[in-house]
Formats: sequence, C-alpha cells, structure tokens
Amino acid sequence: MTTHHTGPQPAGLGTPAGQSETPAAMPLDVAKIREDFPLLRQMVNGHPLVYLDNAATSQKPQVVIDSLVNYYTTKNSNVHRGVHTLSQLATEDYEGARAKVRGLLNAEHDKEIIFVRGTTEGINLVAQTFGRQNVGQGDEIIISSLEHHSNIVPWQMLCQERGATLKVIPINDAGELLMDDYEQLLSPRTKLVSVLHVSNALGTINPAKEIVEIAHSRGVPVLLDGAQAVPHMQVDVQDLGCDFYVFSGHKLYAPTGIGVLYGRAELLESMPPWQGGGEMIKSVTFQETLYNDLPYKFEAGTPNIAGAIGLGAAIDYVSGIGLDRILAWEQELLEYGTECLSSIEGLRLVGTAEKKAAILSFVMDKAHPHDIGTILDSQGIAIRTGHHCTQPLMDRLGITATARASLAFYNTKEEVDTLVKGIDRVIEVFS
Ligand code: C6P
Repeated sequence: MTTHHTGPQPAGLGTPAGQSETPAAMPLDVAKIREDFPLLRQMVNGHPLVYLDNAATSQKPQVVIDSLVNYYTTKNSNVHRGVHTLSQLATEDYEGARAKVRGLLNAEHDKEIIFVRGTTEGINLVAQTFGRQNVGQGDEIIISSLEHHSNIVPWQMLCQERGATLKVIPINDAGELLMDDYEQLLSPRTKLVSVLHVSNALGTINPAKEIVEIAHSRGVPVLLDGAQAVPHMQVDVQDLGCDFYVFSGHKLYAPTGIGVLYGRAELLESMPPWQGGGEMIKSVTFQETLYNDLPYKFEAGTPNIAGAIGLGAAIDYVSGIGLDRILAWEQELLEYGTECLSSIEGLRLVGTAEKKAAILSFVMDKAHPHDIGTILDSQGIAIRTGHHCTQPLMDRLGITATARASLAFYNTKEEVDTLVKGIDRVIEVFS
C-alpha cells in the first residue's frame, strides 16, 4: 500500500523515518506504539488501564497532543481573515490539514473536504441541504437495520418534514445486510441511500462498494457513515464511488469536536448552504448574500482550527504506521478475542458477520451488560455497555443491550486475556 503522508514518525513505526512503504506483512511493535499514548500508562481502580472502548472514542498519541499545544503556544489566530503573520500560519496549517484529509480519503479535490464537528453533524448537514433540496412528498430514503441513531434521526426528521418515507434494509442474525432485500427496496422514488460502512455495535463491515454500485445503477446517490471504518482501514472514496462520506476525528486518534464530510464536488456545488454567517459568504448586503465557494460555503463561523490541525497530526501518525498494518493487527486481535470469548460458557457473541472490524459485542446468561461493565471497570477494564445508540438494531436482535469491547491497534493479546479474566470474575460474582 502507499501511504499518502509522512509526518512525525511514531515510535512503533518499523520503517526508517521518511519511508512511506509499510507492507501489511510487517508486524507492529505494539509495545513501542503504546509509548506514544500517555493515557495508556494510567492505573484505574488500582489496576493498569485496559482500554477497550475505542469505538466510543480512541486515545490520543503524544504527537496529536503536541500539535494542539504547539498551535496554541505559537500560532493561535483566526484563519482566512488576517493579513498578519500568525493568521497566515494558522491558515496554512488549517488548510494543510484539509489536504491531509483529502489524501487519507483519496478524494479528488481539497474543496470536497468540509470540516464539521463530527459524523453526526456531517449527516445532519447533508439531510438539511441535499435532503431538503431533493426529497419531497412520497419520496423514499433507504437506511439499514445496523444504523447508529445519527444515521436514523436526521432522516426521520427530514421525512416527517417532507412527507417522505424511511425504508430499512434488513439484516440476518449474524448482523449482515440482506443485499437482495436492499435491491428490492430501491424504487424510482428513492432519493438517497445512507448506510454505515462499519457497524459500531456489531463490527460488521458492509460491502460498501457493492451498495454504491447497486444504488448508482438506479441513479441514486449514496452516503457512507465511515465513523467506525476510517480508524481501522484504508478508505478510498473514489474507489468506493460514494457521493458523501462522513467520519469523526476523535475515533481516529484526533481531538473531539472535529470531523469531516466528504462530498463529490459536483453535488456539493449544487447544494444550498446550511448555516449562515461569516466565512460562508462572498458578499453581504441587507438585500442579498452571495455565497462563498467550496468548501467555505459549508463552514460558517470560526472553525475548530486546533481540532483540524490535531486531525492532521493524527492522519500523519496513522499513515506513518500504515492503515493496512493497523487492520492486519486488529484482525489478529479480533480472531484471538473471538476464540477466547467463544469458549466461555454462558457468554454469547452478538454480531458474527463474516467480515468484521475488531468489535466484540456480547451478552451473558446470568449478568446484565451494565453489571458486566461495572465489574470489569473495578478491574481497570474499560468497555461500553448499553444499546450503543442503535436501539432499533437491539430491537431487531431481541435484546436491550450488549457489553462491547472495541479494539484499537495499541491493544494487545495480553489485554484480551485480562478481559477474559475479568469476565471470569463476573461469572464468579453471579454464580
Ligand atoms: N459511536 C459508539 O460508542 P459522533 O458522536 O458524531 O462522533 O459519531 C456518531 C456515530 C455515527 N455513526 C457511527 C457508526 C458511530 O459509531 C458513531 C459514534 C460511538 O459507538 C458513540 S455513540
């Protein structure tokens, strides 16, 4: 694979500084990588922290933390507004971060990258602009049973406003989309397909390219929610062919409050702006406003400059390691974790798709997920419990909640062993 950037070299990088080829076969030096993440050194409740809640948010490498400190100590200034030196430096770094995102996603143009607060805001932006412009009475939007609330509620709101209908692609019991049913759902009234790339609750990796091809064969555009894909695999929006792609920086080892909406230039050009204010205008009179060019048309107000710069640093960091190597290690961890958890009596894995990201969701016969989470926490093990903002998915699966261990490339097999020991303790408590 080809990495798009070479930035500050992380400790775990097994290649000489500046070398961008990182063959997937070259294993990660996870012990060294962990040195890059100061938070992972903590003790929690008297135990070394085992952080397995990466799907909720990931920890930050020192280079990302340093990029924020550096920005605020040496360049803090507003962007695109001043002729003074600091403003120009801040603008350079902010726009540099946009170029890094373009590289990460292999988008064609920088102007196709809109900085937003996160996945949720990106989807709402599309619903409120593209959606309002294109969806009318009797039209249809297709989502899937796997969706996060962020990819359900904005479309529900739009459908209510417009008198349109939300259609839902069903899944099998393993958590895989039923592709034949998907094809059947597409109709001449379908205005958009909006589905996740990777499931946060189950880990299912959807056949995103096929989903796009099928929709495009009927002339329907596609939005992919990449919140759980971008941190774990190489995403190429041109290869996927999608029309919109959204993700959150904080799951990609970057700060909170920064995320990305990618949109094909032609579509973004044709969409009305969303929020009004400074930056998104060319000229304003009390009679009329002329809107700015892309991407600024969609970035009203002072943006999250530090967040974008932090995201740029995070992209340099993961690109330096290589997303293919990250994927390979996480898949090894997933296989190991699946094997370990499957052998525990009274525990059932929820989400057994053939293609999965490193997410281990489970339920136990005798313990409620919240009790599992609390007992694990007392041993320094952080997992998430609950419905994972996917209540309709939980309903479909006939459960109300799961315990979810979600892995990142800095996790180890020893940590999976600690999780298993923690679960043994849960069994003891409830036996
Ligand atoms: N899922 C989880 O623990 P925001 O909150 O905007 O950064 O991301 C929302 C979102 C959208 N889609 C998917 C597939 C997601 O996983 C998330 C966030 C976290 O699973 C927090 S609820």
